[in-house]
Amino acid sequence: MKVDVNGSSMELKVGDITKQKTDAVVNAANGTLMGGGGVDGAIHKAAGKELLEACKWIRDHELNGEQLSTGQAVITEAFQLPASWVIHTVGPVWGGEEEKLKALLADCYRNSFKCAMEKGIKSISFPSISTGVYRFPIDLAAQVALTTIMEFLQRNDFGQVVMTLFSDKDYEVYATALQRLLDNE
Ligand code: AR6
Repeated sequence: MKVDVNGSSMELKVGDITKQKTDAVVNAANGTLMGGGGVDGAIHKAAGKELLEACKWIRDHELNGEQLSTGQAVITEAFQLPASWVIHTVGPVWGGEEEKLKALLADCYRNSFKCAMEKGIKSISFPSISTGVYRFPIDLAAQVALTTIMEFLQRNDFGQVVMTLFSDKDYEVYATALQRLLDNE
């Protein structure tokens, strides 16, 4: 499913984000930036050990040794991946005040775009941030992700956005949420 938004495109597809050929892919990381399971593990494995070194450099030089806060994003090269850049963001762990969690998830998408714009990136693939290990309900996450992406594309001249869903079931949830957004426009 693909929609045109103000001259940019937003596409939903089923796939493996480590195979995407967009300029950037987004990693659903954790605050340590030292890798993990899920999409984070897959990206680190496919990119090679230089990615971990680049993340360590960011921790030491840009974050003063601190963790990356929830909702924030940083960018590294992508090494062995087909993409050129990896944008690492930390999604919220489900649990607590819903409005706050939704705002933090929206920040992940917005701050990823901010990193992308600073590098002149014109195409980007997102995974479904927070809906795996971090247990954010996927129907709610889809609504937040798609609303935030659409708002960004309406306000900025960007290019191509791909939501890379890892299963047909996840795709269906995002497609239903997108259709609902389009119907309400
Ligand atoms: N391509 C696209 N999507 C994927 C891939 C892939 N190769 N692999 C998994 N997914 P998760 P989170 C989907 O758990 O919930 C890590 O350990 C997956 O099916 O990767 O934000 C980090 O280090 C799900 O729909 O990320 C953190 O500690 C989505 O990606 C923590 O998990 C997100 O699931 C972050 O948890």
